[in-house]
Amino acid sequence: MNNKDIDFLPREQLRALQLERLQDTVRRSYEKVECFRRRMDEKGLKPSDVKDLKDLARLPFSYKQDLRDYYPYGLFAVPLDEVVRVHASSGTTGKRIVVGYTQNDLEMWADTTARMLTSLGVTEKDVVQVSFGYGLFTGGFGLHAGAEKVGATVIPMSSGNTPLQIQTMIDFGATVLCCTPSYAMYMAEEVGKMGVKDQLSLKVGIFGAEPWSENMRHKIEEGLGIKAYDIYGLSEVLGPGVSCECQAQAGMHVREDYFIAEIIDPETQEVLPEGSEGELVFTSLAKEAFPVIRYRTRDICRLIPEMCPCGRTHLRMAKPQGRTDDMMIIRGVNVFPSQIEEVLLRVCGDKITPNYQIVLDRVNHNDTFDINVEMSPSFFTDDIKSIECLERNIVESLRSALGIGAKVHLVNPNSIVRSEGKAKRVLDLRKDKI
Ligand code: DLL
Repeated sequence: MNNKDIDFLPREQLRALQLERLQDTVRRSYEKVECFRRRMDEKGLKPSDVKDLKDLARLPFSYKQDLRDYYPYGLFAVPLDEVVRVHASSGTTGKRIVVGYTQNDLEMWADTTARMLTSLGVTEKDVVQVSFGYGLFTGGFGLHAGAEKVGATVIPMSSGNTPLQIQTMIDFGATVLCCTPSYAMYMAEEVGKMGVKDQLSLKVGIFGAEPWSENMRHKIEEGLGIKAYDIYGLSEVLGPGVSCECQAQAGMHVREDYFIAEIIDPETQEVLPEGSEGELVFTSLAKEAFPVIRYRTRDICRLIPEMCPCGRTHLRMAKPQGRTDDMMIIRGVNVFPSQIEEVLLRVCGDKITPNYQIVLDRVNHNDTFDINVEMSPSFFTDDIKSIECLERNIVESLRSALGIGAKVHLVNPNSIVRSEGKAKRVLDLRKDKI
């Protein structure tokens, strides 16, 4: 059984619990994490200065860069022998960012995803197909543990091999599907082409890890004959399970017994009034291995202060509206332009100029990922073979650095439009396309 009653805890009790857990997290982090202690000392703060939840706003922020600077384990608050799992996601320098979990952290993670599944009506009678990737990405394992905790029957499919995904759904009687919304959209389309919608037993879909629109929700719901719900999370804070919609489909409840969400102005760094749009910042309240305090997610978002008709007392967040940094999410994978630049320089040296452009689009519900790279005048040649050979080398190196495929086009010198201001490296044509 999961601890679902906590979702309905009166706000005053919830806030008391948050304060107690915040004080404990700050104390542990101060004692064990050198980076946090230094920042607190610089501000002249001690853990005992946290007397009220309002004091959170005085604490120092933490950043993705910290995970790179302290790669791989330097931000852990427990010795490695207490860490039973690590996950990782891409960083901007090609170095992955690494996060760790103790046994208690894994139990907490399973508790939050189990509560989310329960809030969507999932029970031990359900068959849950997890088609998020398993591995260093948090999606697969995160949903898997929650579904098992609910007592449902779990199909650990991971992503890929769409015909087999659909056949499995049919044969094993899957009632719940978990994956990225773009993959759900693709599966819905394939189901349509195969004419097998009436053989599916699906009722509920839980989709996240990338932005998606209401329009896309309707298409998926129609194509698969389900109710589709949004789930949000990030590796640094936990993975999936930070927040999720309930059956009202009107914002994602942040699991506030485990996390505090703030919205700040990314420029002034001030906390914004309730309901304003700004950068989402998270503090973990129960994580042992890798506690985060005031972590700058770079996601632009809004918290919804009004109570939800479902009766859950935990605050909701709206769908993230974009990011304050240049991170792209391509087929569910986080990619920074600087990672691409690093590969281009390493593989091509002076065969190319520093001018390149990334073009993202959506065709048949799938992200397309093209990179145009300008050849240098000295390499410029009409020898198609040597051009194709260099293109192939770039594609292979990108695949091993990013984990996804791109199409690379070497283009003529001086053919990419120069910018008079900041270079516009990314042309994202996906907006509003499903
Ligand atoms: O995407 C964790 C996850 C797995 C969430 C499965 C939901 C389901 P990362 O790879 O670290 O972790 O990417 C985190 O993805 O900062 C957002 O920019 C974006 N993101 C995640 N969920 C959503 C969502 C996982 N529901 C980054 N809507 C975050 C919009 C999302 N963006």
